[in-house]
Amino acid sequence: MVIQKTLVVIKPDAVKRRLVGQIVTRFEEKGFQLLELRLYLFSKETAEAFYDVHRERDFFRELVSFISSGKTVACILEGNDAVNVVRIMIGQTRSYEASPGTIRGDFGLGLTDNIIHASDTHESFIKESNVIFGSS
Ligand code: 3AN
Repeated sequence: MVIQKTLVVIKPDAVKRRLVGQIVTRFEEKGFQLLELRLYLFSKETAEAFYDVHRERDFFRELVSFISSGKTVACILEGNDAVNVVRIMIGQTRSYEASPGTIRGDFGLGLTDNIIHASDTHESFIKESNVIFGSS
């Protein structure tokens, strides 16, 4: 058990649907501490940097265009085993396959529009949070 930080980005679909409060509440109720919270609008350039690992994927353009299509809410969360625990809480990538009880399972049906992003490793957390919050 290790205290870790992770990043979540509540995507434009969830912000438009006014789900931010409910989603942040889940993380707070679970016991995570909210270290940073920011309403953030990705530009094409910051979206490309954020999704850099997916640059060669055929859905890269779609990803960049969707994440920059409206405001997002980015949070840095801290708590025990944060990277893994948050990934479990958000559920499978395809919301229509995500289990009930997970955030995607309870709130979404989409794939690109799948409610929320969470860092999948500590290294991704560092890179992704630098895009949004800078390196300080
Ligand atoms: P996750 O967000 O669950 O870590 P990744 O890292 O495999 O999933 O994919 C990053 C994002 O790319 C996903 N959140 C999803 O929005 C999108 N995505 C993944 N696979 C596809 C696909 N086949 N077609 C379109 N978008 C996809």
